[in-house]
Amino acid sequence: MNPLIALSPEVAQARSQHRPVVALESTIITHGMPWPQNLEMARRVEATVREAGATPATIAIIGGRIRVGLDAETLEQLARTPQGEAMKLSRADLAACLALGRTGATTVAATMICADLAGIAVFATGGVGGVHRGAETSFDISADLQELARSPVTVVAAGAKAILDLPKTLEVLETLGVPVIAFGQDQLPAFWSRDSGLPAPLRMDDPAQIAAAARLRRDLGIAGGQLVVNPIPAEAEIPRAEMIPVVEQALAEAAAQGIAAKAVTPFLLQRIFELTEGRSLQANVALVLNNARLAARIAAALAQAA
Ligand code: PSU
Repeated sequence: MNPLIALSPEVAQARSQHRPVVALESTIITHGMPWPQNLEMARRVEATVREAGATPATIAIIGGRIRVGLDAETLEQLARTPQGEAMKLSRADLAACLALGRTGATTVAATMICADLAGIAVFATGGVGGVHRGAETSFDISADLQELARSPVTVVAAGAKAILDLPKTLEVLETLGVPVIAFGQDQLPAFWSRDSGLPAPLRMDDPAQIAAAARLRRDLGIAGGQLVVNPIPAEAEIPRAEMIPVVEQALAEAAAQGIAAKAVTPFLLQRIFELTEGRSLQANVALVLNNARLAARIAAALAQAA
């Protein structure tokens, strides 16, 4: 194991016994949700992974090491860290954060890198980054997409957030050779809504098929992971027609205020939270829990076949 990686005792034991482990990211805690709902979500998602028979491994950079699996106290400290203090880490700045000895929250991209270093093949989150609207002039494309093409980790998300340009996000994923697998439906889900109005490139209905596809990809020597898009539970969704004007308003405000680069996604999530009077956050928590359950089933199928 890489000496920069510190596994919690629980994760180390699960790994050595080849039991299912699910990686969890930390940017959603520090930059994606407000205190104290962020801590509540982080605890509930870990509990959900455990109930589903897997070991949760929340990943963050603390004190010059990559921590894989956080104890209760560290998780709370991280959730209390102000957005400005924790670095939002992707492939570009992971090593720099370690060098600076700073606290870093891992995005989807950085969590995939760390999960792979720790030997964890499945990771649950809310939504992956993607191609931002207006990317034809801003060039703002999340590094999450490139990472899916490089690191062999199956990422379970609820689609890409509806704040993005979804058709362009799908195009880039296709160009990069990333399989986008909708779980149990034909359409691509859109985070807060079950349907984006776009067909998903692939569909699977059984976690064992998703695990088999991951294994076969590796057996074929094809680099990269898979993106599993799991629709938000019906009772928690905010239908697309309702989300469109909210998203439009948040985007217009971001443009008017000149919000750019890494600040865009956290700004939009916060404004959408305010504009929906908290409903978007309830939906976000529900979809993360749902993704954690599916990720645990995929991890179990992988462990069984190992
Ligand atoms: N899922 C959520 N909330 C979030 C994120 C995912 O429910 O805040 C984070 C992830 O860490 C993802 C990041 O990698 O948003 C995307 O940021 P950007 O668009 O700047 O790449």
